[in-house]
Amino acid sequence: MPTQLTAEINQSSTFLQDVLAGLTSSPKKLQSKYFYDAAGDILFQEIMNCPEYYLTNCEMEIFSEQTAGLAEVVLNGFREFDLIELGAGDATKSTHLLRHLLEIKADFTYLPIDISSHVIEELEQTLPAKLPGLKLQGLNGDYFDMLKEARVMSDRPKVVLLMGSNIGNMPVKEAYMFCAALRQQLSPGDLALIGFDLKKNPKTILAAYDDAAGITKNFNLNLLKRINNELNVNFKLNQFDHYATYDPESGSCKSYLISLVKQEVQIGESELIQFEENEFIDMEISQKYTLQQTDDMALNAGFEPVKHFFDSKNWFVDVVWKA
Ligand code: AVJ
Repeated sequence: MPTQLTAEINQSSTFLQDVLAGLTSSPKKLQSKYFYDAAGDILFQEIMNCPEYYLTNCEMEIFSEQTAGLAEVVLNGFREFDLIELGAGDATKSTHLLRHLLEIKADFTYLPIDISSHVIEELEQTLPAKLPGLKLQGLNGDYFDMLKEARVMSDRPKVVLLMGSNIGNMPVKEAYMFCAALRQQLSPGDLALIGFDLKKNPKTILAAYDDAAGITKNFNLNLLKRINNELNVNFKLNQFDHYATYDPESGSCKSYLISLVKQEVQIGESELIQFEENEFIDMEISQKYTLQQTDDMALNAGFEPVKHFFDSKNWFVDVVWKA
């Protein structure tokens, strides 16, 4: 069997296992990492273009207007280094930093890591033309597997980027463990640059996850559609509604799908999943932080916080931590 096909089969069996585990648990839960199939990638692009979704604009402002400052901190006097981006996506924001680093003749290799092989192929095809002279090595896979691979590939100092508030998709405790595990993969003097969405007016935050055009709703429903397509299930999408909440105390912004009627779906041979009227599926967390919390997280993980880069509204921060 072609390896690509084997990989796809293994992947969809993992998807099936995760979906089954989530929908047979109480309360029901699906993992937000599965949002990003081809249709989900497009819907997320549309979310980033929504007037309510401020996160991308804030971080774009940081990367386009404080590029020299970012480059100086990232360069950190290294003679040469590896610039590793976890969840690179289309790399629009980091391209500002890459271009500036090339202009000041920094000696570095850019290693974008993404779970989507499509994303990596796209970057390998488009970035070298946009950024002549860029040394590029895409890595397709899980963050930590690929970080380990990068360590085997070279013993250069490492700068790890985790942007876009991707860390917000973990509950606080998990984010603490993630940062500690990241620190374990780095050597003293290496750097991490992490984008956190900050606590702000609760209405501003809630609107970003409950846009008027209903794109976030479709983004959530698309995961049911993906389950229908890939696992041969029959979710009736019009029998679910999207519900978003933001709790200013904990900083947790959460998305749910609500079953509008008592209903059931068949998954695989034997699993019959029952939904009560108004039962919810926990779909996603987008955690918001105070600046103090990000510093605490750094120290707890064994990093030293060295610099905060804010947008002009102070809604978002890119922090730089030293291992
Ligand atoms: C890609 C995880 C940063 O949580 O803000 C956007 C995903 N979900 N709208 C976020 C998302 C709903 C996004 N991240």
